Amino acid sequence: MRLSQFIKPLIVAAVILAAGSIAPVQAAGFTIDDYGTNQGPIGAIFPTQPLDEGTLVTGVATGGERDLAAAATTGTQGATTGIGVAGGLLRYLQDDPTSTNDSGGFGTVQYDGIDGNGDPYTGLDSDGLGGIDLTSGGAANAFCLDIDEMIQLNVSLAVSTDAESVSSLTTFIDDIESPTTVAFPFVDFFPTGGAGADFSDVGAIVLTLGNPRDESSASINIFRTCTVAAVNIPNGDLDAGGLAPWTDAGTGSLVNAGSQAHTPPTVYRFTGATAGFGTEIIRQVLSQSGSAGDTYYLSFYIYGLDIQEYVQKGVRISFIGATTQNVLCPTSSVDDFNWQRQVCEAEATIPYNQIRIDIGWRGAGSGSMAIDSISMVTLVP
Ligand SMILES: [Ca+2]
Ligand SMILES: [Ca+2]
Ligand SMILES: [Ca+2]
Repeated sequence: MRLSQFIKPLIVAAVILAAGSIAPVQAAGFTIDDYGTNQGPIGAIFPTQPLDEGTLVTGVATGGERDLAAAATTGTQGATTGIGVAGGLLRYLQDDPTSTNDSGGFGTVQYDGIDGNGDPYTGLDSDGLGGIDLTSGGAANAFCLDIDEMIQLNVSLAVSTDAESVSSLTTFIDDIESPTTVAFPFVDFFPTGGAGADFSDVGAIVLTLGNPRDESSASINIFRTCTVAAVNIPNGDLDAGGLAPWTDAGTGSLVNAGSQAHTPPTVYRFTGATAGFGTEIIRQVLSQSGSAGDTYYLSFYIYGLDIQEYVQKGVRISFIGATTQNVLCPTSSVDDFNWQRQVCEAEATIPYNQIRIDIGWRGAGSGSMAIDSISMVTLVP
């Protein structure tokens, strides 16, 4: 049986799951790929076929070609990673037949011009796009992914100006079950090569989907640029010399984590041993007015140590007007994990004049969790 035939049922299953979804309205922006041209699916099996890659000249995707690759990197025998484009969606599925949740893999989508090479390790033409302007002359300042479905996935975006100038951003998406747009502001990217990329002079864009140790999946409708506006969160980096204007409830505290902080030196640390299984949060209320339909993205970095599965944790964003609308963004990561960026998408359904942010956990009798580098943007329609 050919590998693609093996993987195909996995992809088909994802298609069926997503068939009832309704595509979101597309805001203005530069479309990198609308996934209107089918490709693959291709797939990898651990450990016998750890890598599969293919390229497709589409004439539609940015640079005229889409390079796909699937890699199965660790885990149990027979664990699979599949990626493909069908039905107007980029689909990714990482599956472990034993459901032991210790199999790792990833899929990549390269937009690097017509180089005919999708190898995720050696096949990137860093200036293959010849210097496109992702900012559209300053009008755009973020990537947007219109996502139909996504489960427990690291979404990594890398932008190259050339081989020496690269910027990247990795975000853990916990659970998206209905069509949702997620913004990735350019300002949140970090230099991962030299001084970083010039987003107005771009030679390659790479989208990587994967999970180092768990089953995961994604269906992405459109990959495009978009525009966001910063929302000021005072002391969002927690480095102002005190907690204010945040308040806290519980027994956590600011700690000096030195260079181990995400933004040095200070983080807020929740400690399960002293929590007494109660609710511990840090809270800030912003004077921010708006109306139904406004969309916000709160991003934060979270660090975990020995966090038990039964602990409830994450973010609650509340729009406060004549009534209060709560949006919950739980975080499912458990055990030990290094700083990971998470984003909470919240769309207002009421008029509001305040936004309240609560970050914390409940029910932890052990372990610890640290929070740092909290920021927020709103989508400019
Ligand atoms: Ca290419
Ligand atoms: Ca390539
Ligand atoms: Ca900090």
